[in-house]
Amino acid sequence: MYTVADYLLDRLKELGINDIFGVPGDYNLKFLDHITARDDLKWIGNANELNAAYMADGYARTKGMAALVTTFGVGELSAMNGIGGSFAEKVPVIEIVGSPTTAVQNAQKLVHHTLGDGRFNHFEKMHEAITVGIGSLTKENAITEIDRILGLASEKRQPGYLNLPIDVAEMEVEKPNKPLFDTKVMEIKMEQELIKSIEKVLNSVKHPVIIAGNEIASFHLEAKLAEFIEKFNLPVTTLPFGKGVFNEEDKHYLGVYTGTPTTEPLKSYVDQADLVLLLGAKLTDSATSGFSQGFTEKQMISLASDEVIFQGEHLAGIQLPTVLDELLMINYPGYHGEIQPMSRLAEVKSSSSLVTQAYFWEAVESYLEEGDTLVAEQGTSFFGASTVPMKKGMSFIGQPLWGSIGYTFPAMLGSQIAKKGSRHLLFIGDGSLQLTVQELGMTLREKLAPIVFIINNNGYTVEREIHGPEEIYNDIPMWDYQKLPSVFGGTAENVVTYKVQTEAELATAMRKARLDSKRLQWIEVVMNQKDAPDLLVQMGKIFAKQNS
Ligand code: R1T
Ligand code: MG
Repeated sequence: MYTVADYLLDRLKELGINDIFGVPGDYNLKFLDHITARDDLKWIGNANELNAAYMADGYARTKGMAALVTTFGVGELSAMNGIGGSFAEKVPVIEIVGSPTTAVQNAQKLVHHTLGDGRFNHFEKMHEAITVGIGSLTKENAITEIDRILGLASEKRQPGYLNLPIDVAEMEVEKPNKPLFDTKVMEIKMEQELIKSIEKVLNSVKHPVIIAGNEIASFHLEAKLAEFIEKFNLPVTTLPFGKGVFNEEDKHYLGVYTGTPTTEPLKSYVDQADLVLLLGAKLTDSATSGFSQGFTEKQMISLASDEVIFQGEHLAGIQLPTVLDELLMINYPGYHGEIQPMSRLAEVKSSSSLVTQAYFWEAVESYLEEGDTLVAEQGTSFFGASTVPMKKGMSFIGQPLWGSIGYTFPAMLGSQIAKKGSRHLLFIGDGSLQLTVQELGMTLREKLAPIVFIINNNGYTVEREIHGPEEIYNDIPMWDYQKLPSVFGGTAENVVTYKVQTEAELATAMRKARLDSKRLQWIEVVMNQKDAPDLLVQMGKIFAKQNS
């Protein structure tokens, strides 16, 4: 018998999903049977739903789309922070919530995982603000609602929610008779007038600069962006929010722009440009060091799916993929001035000195290899990593807008599963790791072999920079990070751990970790509590002011 559950799973496969995350519960168990019965889908059980949502987010960033399954109430509410992050940062994740049978819901029974008031729509309503739509599946609408929600999530690159009562999952339906996307759904309105105006501005300016942002990654437009830059010989920069959407070894790449703290000559180049063209970028506080960009809206044209800003005028959002196609066809001879690429380190020497933040990020720069995926957690990790020049073919994952600590460990694991061939390097603080470390169990079970750098600076250094350097609320319990893997199922077969304090010890651990690609590499780097990357020191002051 072909059921609603099978239909939904076939559609998820159509979207490129091979792995499904989540936590079982009695309201979704039968649905999970349909997953485990298939050879082309893998169930990956998580320690909790928050981790599952983070992991799905990382998987979707790399693979294009992800799904997680939670149970009614207790499961879905735990996942909400993760779904909120995916919504804010435009990552399409489908959450499937297994719920009580239609009969139980209609009879308003006082069953477990409810608020005890006989009402079953509270949790759906809570999800309205953080999803593109709610599909409340019934016998009558299951097929059309599944297609509607998957279509919306895919088009808008944001999460979709499906409430699947156990009995609805088991109902018989017809197999899909046409693909999820027929051309009609994808048909998009042309933004001709806008394109003409951009063409005119580009032809009239002397020093244009492109700021490429996170939506280039959300909509997977990296290749198109590269074509556009190459064709018109345009200088390009990224914000920390959107780092990695352009090849940082390309001759058109200027470096990461962070507002006031940006290094010269990049800062003046961007601030004094007569056109700053933002493509899918958002000028958020952490991407611009508290809105400290040195250019004004008058200099700027910003094209994004939520909003267009045309030299000070705020207009409705656009379809970024079509607009990039159109931009490739404009009548413009291209930029002819000089482009000064970012400077790079020659080599990093290691001594017996203790590792500082400044040294560490230089060591990381010279460690990166083509094709790596660099993942950086909120905290000193993100501010350190976001300006490190990357190699060709590298990807970058961070969450600077939503900024939920603990996100990156599961997200990195999700992305590593989505792209096994890319070595994943995670940089995470001790404080952040303590939130989601339970996924070490899953890491070892699935035999994943990323390189994890734990910055052990004995607490919340980033917060010490903002407020309360000596306050107890910025302290955390000191864990024995070396013993953690063995608690979670680690053996000499699947993990190797290092604890480093000096530059020389770091260099040795890094070299060995790179060569050992079959086991998890767990590298604890001890650093001073008061040591922070420059960008963070400046940002800390700006955030403190923003909060006063
Ligand atoms: N809770 C959640 C879920 N997300 C947050 N971002 C915060 C609280 C606030 C917060 C930060 S940064 C941070 C917290 C608690 C501490 C990170 O400490 P760490 O991981 O040890 O990093 P570091 O290397 O800096 O010591 C806000 C500012 O984003
Ligand atoms: Mg810390």
